[in-house]
Amino acid sequence: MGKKRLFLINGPNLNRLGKREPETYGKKSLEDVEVLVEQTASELGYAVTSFQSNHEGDLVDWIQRAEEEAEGIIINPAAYTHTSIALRDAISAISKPVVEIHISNVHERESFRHISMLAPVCSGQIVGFGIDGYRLATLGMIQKVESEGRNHS
Ligand code: CA2
Repeated sequence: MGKKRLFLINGPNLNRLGKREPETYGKKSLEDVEVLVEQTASELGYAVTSFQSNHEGDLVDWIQRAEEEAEGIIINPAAYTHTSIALRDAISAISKPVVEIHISNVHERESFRHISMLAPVCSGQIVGFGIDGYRLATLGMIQKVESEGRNHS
């Protein structure tokens, strides 16, 4: 059997990380984020498949794929967090844990960012720790996967 695998999914505009708005989203690139998650996961014996898309339906496809191919999903759904019933339904329809992560503290920003369509169907949420939040989300996800494997919380 191969290594256990996590999916890291990043939503619209996150391919621009490090190129604009460093005061809100930091100076690191999306590739830096992907390396951070891969290194964190690898220390604990997990492999990672990373995917970014600006298209809602592609994100739905990858959430569905996780049911067969991953132990769990770390997702920054970006602006779709606040709008997407399609992503919410996709998460609801899989049995694998999903952790939602936001780089910025959405709660100190505009009120439309305070609502997450996805949080009620996710296992956990990390908000406001910058890029380091991806490391925290990875550790939290692995904790979930391993404790669920032992069949208690
Ligand atoms: O704080 C987060 O991680 C967000 O998910 C980022 C989204 C925003 O719509 C959410 O409310 C909170 C926006 C991502 C845009 O990323 C950019 C990165 C660099 C330059 C421009 C945009």
